[in-house]
Amino acid sequence: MTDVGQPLAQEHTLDRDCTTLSRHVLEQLRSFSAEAQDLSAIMNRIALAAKLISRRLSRAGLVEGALGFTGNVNVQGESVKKMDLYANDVFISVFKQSGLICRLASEEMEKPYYIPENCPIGRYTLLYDPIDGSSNIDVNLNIGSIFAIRKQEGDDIEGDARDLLQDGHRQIAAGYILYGPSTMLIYSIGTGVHAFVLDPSLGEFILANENIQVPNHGPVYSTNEGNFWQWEESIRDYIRYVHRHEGYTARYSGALVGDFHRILFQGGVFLYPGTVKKPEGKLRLLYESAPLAFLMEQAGGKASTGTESILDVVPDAIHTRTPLIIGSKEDVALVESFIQERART
Ligand code: P6P
Repeated sequence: MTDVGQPLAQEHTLDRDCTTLSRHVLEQLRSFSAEAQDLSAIMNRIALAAKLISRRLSRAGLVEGALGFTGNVNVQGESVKKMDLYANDVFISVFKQSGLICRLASEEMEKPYYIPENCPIGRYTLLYDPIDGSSNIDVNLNIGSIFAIRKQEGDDIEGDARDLLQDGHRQIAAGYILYGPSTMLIYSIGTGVHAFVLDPSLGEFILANENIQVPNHGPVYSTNEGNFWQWEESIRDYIRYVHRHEGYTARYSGALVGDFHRILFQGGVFLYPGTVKKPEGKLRLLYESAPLAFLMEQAGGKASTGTESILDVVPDAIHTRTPLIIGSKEDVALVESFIQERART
């Protein structure tokens, strides 16, 4: 190996190990403005939240009181896991004394939480699902956290964060953390989708993939076929199609973040449609579907309710639900075509 070869390799490794999340945000914005610094600082604190949750998950089976249910039911009517509560509080704690985030809207909290010392100076709001896929926690399967950042509009005099009830184009950043064999943080601030891997030896998220592009088509369809007989006929038509045609494979983990991540990298479609009894579906718009739709569109994919782009949907409440069909452009379009066909008959 020539001398010239060796230093370059070393510099490359060193430079890559120094491409942390906060640095990457500033590189993406090509700016050191106050707003750029704010966003960089916010992402850095989200990374801290991810590290705290990842650490607890990695030892959950050994830590007294980490697993199992709290015995409470949340605003969604779902039984709350101890990890849901822990993760919810982690995201609040990492933003205390930050002057950045004044309000947090969470799947686990009926109303938005205001961090007193950050209001009203903090003009950013965090919308998040602290733990997505809670049913996987106690059996050590993949789960995630989903987040979106919006800028506060107006003074929120009523204290009900009504300005959040706007479409997904108001998101200035979105992302998720996947707690899997490795802990990954995927985010976008509107300049492409980028993936970081937590290096436990450094305690840092290090850049792994930049400008991720979802394939236009993929083999995976991801849905809970246990709901088959509750779906509209159009969705059943689609499922019959993929059953009868070669080249499709079913993958469903029970955690949206894990299923989404697979499709982001390999292509395909995730669908959680409405049912005849619950046409609005199960997934929540502001802190599940809209952030993932932001990412998927940034990656060249598509996200719809089946009839409308997810990013165009205006919620009437913080916890509004929508059907979700998200993934490769061609695969989402195929699902939509069955819905359009049935609408014509
Ligand atoms: P089902 C987890 O509770 C979640 O919100 C998503 O992460 C997941 O995709 C979905 O619900 C699973 O719902 O009805 O298939 O168990």
